[in-house]
Amino acid sequence: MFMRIDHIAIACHDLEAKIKLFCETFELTVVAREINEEQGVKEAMLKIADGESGSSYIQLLEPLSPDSPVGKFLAKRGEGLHHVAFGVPDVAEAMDKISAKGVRLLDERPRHGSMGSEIAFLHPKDLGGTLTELVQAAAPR
Ligand code: V0V
Ligand code: CO
Repeated sequence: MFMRIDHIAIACHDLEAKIKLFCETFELTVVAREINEEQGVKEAMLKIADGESGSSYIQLLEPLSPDSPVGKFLAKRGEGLHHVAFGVPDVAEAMDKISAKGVRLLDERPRHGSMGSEIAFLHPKDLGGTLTELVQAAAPR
């Protein structure tokens, strides 16, 4: 069902400072920057590698407000790993399959994610405490 790790996401207070830190430390480059109002985040994608089934990234997240998912996470836990995202060929199909196994979906239908992707989140309490995202990457143009 999974093709790869699409991204691991890190919550931070200061996006620009963390972009600089991660790019310099790991010699990465920013391939996309977006504001996603629906998810309440300002974010950057740093490319790690390209593979046959798609690419992998570090996603850096700064909250747009304190009452957004990332804003609440920072208040409760501080900066750090926020979620892991798995690349899937068909997000709606993966949602159906996973939900049938009793894992709660946080989204009833796929939402818009980074770089034209379709995404959905799974409840951290049903997966050993890790917030998990499914990502169907945009079709290559
Ligand atoms: C909260 N909890 C987490 C967590 N956030 N556990 C692991 N990882 C996280 N990131 C725990 C929290 O400690 C509580 O446990 C429990 O879940 C309920 O949390 P809460 O603070 O009471 O509730 P909320 O209102 O903060 O909701 C938490 C959830 C929410 C996970 C339901 O954050 C959510 O819907 N997230 C999905 C959307 C999202 O995160 N978007 C931003 C990324 P205790 O204390 O009760 O034990 S956007 C993105 O990735 C994009 C656009 C992309 O990739 O393209
Ligand atoms: Co993400």
